[in-house]
Amino acid sequence: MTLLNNILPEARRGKLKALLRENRLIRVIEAHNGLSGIVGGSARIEGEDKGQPVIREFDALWESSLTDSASKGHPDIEVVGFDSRLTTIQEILAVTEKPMIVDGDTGGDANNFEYMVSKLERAGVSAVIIEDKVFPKRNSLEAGVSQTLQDPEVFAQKIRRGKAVQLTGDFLIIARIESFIAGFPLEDALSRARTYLQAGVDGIMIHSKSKNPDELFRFAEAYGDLLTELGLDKPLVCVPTTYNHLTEDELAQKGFRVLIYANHLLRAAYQSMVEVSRAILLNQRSLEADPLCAPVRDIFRAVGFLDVKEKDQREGQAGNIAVIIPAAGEDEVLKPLLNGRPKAMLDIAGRTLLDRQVASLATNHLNDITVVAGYASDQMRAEGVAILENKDYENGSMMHSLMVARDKMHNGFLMLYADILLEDHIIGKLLDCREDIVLVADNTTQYHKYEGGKALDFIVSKRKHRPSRRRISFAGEHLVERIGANLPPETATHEFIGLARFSRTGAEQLMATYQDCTENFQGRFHEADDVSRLNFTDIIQEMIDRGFRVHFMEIHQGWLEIHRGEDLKLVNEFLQLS
Ligand code: SPV
Ligand code: MG
Repeated sequence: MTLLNNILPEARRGKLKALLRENRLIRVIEAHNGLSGIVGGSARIEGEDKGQPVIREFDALWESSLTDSASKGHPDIEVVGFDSRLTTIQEILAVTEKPMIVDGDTGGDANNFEYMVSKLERAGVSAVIIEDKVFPKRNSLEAGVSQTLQDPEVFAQKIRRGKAVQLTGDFLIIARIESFIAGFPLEDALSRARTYLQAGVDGIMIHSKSKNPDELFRFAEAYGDLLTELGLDKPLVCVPTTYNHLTEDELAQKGFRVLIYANHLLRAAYQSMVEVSRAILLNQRSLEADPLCAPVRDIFRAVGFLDVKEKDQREGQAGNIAVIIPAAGEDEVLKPLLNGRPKAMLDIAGRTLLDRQVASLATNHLNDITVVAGYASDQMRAEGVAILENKDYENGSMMHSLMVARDKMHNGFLMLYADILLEDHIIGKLLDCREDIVLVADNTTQYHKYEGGKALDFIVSKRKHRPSRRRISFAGEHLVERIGANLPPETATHEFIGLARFSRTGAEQLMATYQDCTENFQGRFHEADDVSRLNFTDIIQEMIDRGFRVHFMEIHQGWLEIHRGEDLKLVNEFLQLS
């Protein structure tokens, strides 16, 4: 059980009505069990639109008959009884504070419907939608199914009986008109709307399985006129499964006030399950299926297990995030300035490069620091830092250096190249990122003229700027598509600065991929001459190719790579001034 639900039925029930009073489009997502309730209920994206923060989430959940039945392996024909539906409803309500709209199918006869209303209202459900078909109904989306509509007067009487048994003013009964589904014209739908509104219904859902929304739009317009004629204000609901090319704004403009994404979480889960099952059968192991699956830890987090663990461990025991600084290579360019010392020992305005990195990390409470030394390892030192050695550094595998510190990776870690200086807040911002693998990437690369010389780690981001409809840039959408020093500079959108964060899951994925590559591959590998000489960027590209999501955190200043004598001069001057 999660501890996400912190709300009593009476506090939840009125939330939908309150949302309707806000007079904006209400966005609803389907849920069919506790887990999908958690996913839909907690889905959230944050971003910026013209400097203003924007947050999007779903306003309410739809307990769908189609997806509740399907998740039990049954067709959507009112074969799942109301008690079973109520169990699912309670399961979902237990894990979210969002209001819920229940798909009541036909509602049964008027007596059945009274029980339904009474039980749903007590449970804290905000609305029930019943459809004007004859029991047992057939799902509306499949073509060629015979659909029998209920006599409108009989249905109106069911609405009256339902309205009469509810105890609060918070609970809504919405009538779903199936005229278009059964092949009847606009006049039939409108005449039904009039009858149901006069019977006291709280809103109308108009359903259609057509991709073409013309009939719906005609209904919406006439419905607006009908409301004016009757002096009513009752929301119009739609389920844009087939006409899903229309945006929320477009539907809102036509007068729809509630929009239900009625089956998407179940369809997403079904497709993933099929793909993963096939991938396991094909490969006779599950490694290849891993990128198609959520990490176990994400599930633990979603269902509250990590909260339980944290409580068990008591506050403050969560442990420091380890930092690994691979610093084994010998620097050819700065050699004359180093007098046989490793580059991390370079003096910068009176302190070594490594000391400066350690100070930035310490400002961010990162004190578990491991440096992997190689060249002149006996000269590597910094206070409070553990030094490991890559004896094989001359063979030049940066990944090998990193892996020397693999014991430090298991709880997640930060990797920092040994030759960058950066402002403290960049590390702080990276620590706030929740994604499993996050590289810090500078976006000014696109505007620099590439000077050659030192190989830069270029990044090509997955989602390119699309000026048309989407103007908001969401942090979670920054995904790396390609990475490497040999990418054509003109294609690069960013430069990897040499700082990355791996969650525990991300670290596990990195270690598993590295192990698989080094054990099972030979010869050239991405940009490396040989798999034994892998760079960090090679393994990241391999992970992307395997389907793992590699995010980047975008910056545009606040860091410097000490690569040439000029960089050193610049930073010395700057630090002496400051
Ligand atoms: C459901 O989600 O169960 C619905 C909507 O009733 S539909 O499947 O489109 O009929
Ligand atoms: Mg249904």
